[in-house]
Amino acid sequence: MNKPTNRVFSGVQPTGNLHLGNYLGAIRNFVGLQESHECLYCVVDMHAITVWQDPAELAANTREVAAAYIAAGIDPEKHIIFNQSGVPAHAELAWVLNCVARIGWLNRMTQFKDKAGKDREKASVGLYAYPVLMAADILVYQATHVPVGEDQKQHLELARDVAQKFNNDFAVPDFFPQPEPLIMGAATRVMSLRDGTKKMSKSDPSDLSRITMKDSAEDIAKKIRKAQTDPDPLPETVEGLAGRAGADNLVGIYAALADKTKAEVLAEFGGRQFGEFKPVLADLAIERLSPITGEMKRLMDDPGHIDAVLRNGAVRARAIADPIMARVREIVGFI
Ligand code: AQP
Repeated sequence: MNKPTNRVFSGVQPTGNLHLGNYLGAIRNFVGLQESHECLYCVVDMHAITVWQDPAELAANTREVAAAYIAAGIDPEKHIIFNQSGVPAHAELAWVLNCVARIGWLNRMTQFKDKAGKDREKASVGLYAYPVLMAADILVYQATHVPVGEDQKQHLELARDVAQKFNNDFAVPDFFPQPEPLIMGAATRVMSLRDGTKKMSKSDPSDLSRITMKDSAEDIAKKIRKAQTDPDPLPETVEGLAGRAGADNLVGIYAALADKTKAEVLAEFGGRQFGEFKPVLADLAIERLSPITGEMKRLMDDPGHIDAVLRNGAVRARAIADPIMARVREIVGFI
């Protein structure tokens, strides 16, 4: 079996409220990797159900993430767009890897602690085992590179540990690669617009905390206008952003949208007030996001087309995963 050297896998959960953080931290980078890599982009519906999802909404949100991928510029002919539940090998490998991963490793996962909150006893077993399923998602394709936002770094480290332990336990050196996280761009961790110390997230109860990929130009302008900042003008240097989480966040968002560094943005806007900076940022965000939002809407009007893209992608993904999974079965001793 020829091992790939430049195979990318990544995913987004269809849990609604797809936002600027998902776009800048993940989807936009997915688009950029198409020229140099063989890419599989997954709508991770099995991850989504680790917390309760209304079935009709899950289906609609799955189509929405697929539409966002295509609208952002991923080519479903050249690369593979599919949903996780369409490829049973993810679940099958996850079981094997559940038996490789150690409870102590999972106990250290900060995302589980955050998402389970105080009432851990009531969290689903799936939420706890989430990082192992994520390892399976990547390893079932022997993927070598994984573009993600900074919040997924710890899960990627776990995937590497699981791969290594499988290879050691079964004496199959290099069978699973050590997948490399690709954490790229000026906005690897976009923060809430209401609280610059918290990650922008789909589940934040405040709609003003995030710019979504469905927001109108007016919504975007309003949310940026209301974004939490401080009374001081923008600093001249990146060091001057220390201790100013809201300001740092908006500068990072501008830098990512403009394909600049924060230093370049501050060279241009240092000394100016937020009253001046925010409208410029809003215009840029609208310019970048509106065409994608429009295209997503157009695609969502034809759910049959999206479903066909996902089905076709799943067939092509299975063709890659099935021989790798067959080899895993042999290695483990399943007859
Ligand atoms: N705020 C963010 N900044 C940069 N990247 C982000 N990502 C998520 N939030 C940010 C990246 O988006 C990709 C898909 O994320 P996901 O949907 O699989 O899961 P998530 O990280 O749990 O997303 P949310 O929005 O934060 O949802 P909730 O509210 O449910 O926790 C990943 O690459 C992620 O790093």
